[in-house]
Amino acid sequence: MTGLSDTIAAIATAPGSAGVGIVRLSGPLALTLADAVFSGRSKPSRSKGGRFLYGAFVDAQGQTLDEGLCLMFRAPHSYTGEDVAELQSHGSPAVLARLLSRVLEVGARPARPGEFTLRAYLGGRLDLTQAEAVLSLVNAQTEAARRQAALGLTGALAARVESIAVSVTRTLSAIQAMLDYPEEGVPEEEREVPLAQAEAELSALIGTARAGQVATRGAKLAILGRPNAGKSSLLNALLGYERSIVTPLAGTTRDYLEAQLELAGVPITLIDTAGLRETTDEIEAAGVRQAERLGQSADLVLRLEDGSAEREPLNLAGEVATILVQTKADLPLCWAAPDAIAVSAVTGQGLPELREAVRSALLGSETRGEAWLTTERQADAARRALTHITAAQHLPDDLASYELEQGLLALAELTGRDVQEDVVDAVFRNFCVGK
Ligand SMILES: Nc1nc2c(ncn2[C@@H]2O[C@H](COP(=O)(O)OP(=O)(O)OP(=O)(O)O)[C@@H](O)[C@H]2O)c(=O)[nH]1
Ligand SMILES: [Mg+2]
Repeated sequence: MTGLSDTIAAIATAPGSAGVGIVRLSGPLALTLADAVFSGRSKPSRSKGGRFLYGAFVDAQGQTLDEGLCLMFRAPHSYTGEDVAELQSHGSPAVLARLLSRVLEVGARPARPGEFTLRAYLGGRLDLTQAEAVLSLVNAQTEAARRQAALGLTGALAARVESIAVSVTRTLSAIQAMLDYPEEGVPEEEREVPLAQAEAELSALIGTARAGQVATRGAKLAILGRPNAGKSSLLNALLGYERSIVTPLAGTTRDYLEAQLELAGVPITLIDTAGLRETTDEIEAAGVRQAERLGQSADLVLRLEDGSAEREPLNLAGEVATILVQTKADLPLCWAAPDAIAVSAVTGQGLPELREAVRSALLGSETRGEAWLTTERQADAARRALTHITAAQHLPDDLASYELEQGLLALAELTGRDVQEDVVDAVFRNFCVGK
């Protein structure tokens, strides 16, 4: 993570043909290098920034490669906080490749994935949660993901973490002030009260991690049940087309099958599986084992039981979250269960309720404007902080003080104020080049 004195360059727009494409330069020589490849009424390096020029991009002989705009940003008023030039040409892969090779010829270095955002982070323009939000925003496929990313970008998550750190710091300083006078003791309102508050806030924050990750990366939803329960029919009904084979024969689905759909703004991989039963058929038995494994690795399991037949409750191994679905609700029902959602693949009855149950199981109740933890890195740091803060509450002052320091370090790591270089590298490795 060196070379901040280098000027970096990359194509910032997606591959393929488009009306406009952008080559971006950032670093101390950004505008000077732009001079070398751009010919217009004025030189980019003369600009105060916040301006643009119309002109031509030229090769070493002065031949025009394309016409376009050069946008100039002066440090610190740019995305990276450095001098930045954006060269906007026509968005053809050939033009952009040539333009990029030109700026590399005159002295820029190819940017690594996420390096523009990394510079913004190193320059203090973004904290680590904001940088992750940039990544999420670039990759957002759904409305839920976009909403959380946009919120993260405003620093809402960092602010939530910061307010927890303030409570902890208050206790830590009270304890440290008293360490020399142990007979005095730290008053309750300086110790128990703020720590309990920090613990509650942190637990609530950690509670958002699952929803945050589901919104960002989507969720796996496995359909499990006995043979003939109506699993394949339900998959088809949710998809709206006949993806999986349905027959009256028990044991129709043997191999598992996946389909993509979006549900309440979340990308879902829906998995149809072989019906669970004891069987001597080797192929079917392999399918059953596979179904059980898929159930365990899913974010949520739809546990299907045939509503039109005598109830044979199904016990699933592991601690996976499930929704009980009573199938074939268009037929006379043979049993009732308070937590079951009655659904018919034939009439579509109960499908809206099922979709809502899935949404709320995956995302919980999203309070407007509330920032979530959206990456495993953030969730891990938050959990470590919570462990230390919880431990501190039951320890004598000197030991508690150590735990609180560790807790604060974990919180600082979450926002990236105090973080190991390899963690930062791992965050930016997931970016595309040009962002
Ligand atoms: N009336 C009615 N019949 C249904 C419904 N859902 C499924 N069925 C029937 O139940 C039978 C089994 O349906 P499938 O969807 O193949 O059941 P499955 O759970 O995938 O079965 P396996 O793949 O064998 O494990 C078929 O004859 C379906 O037409 C429903 O909602 N209403
Ligand atoms: Mg089936």
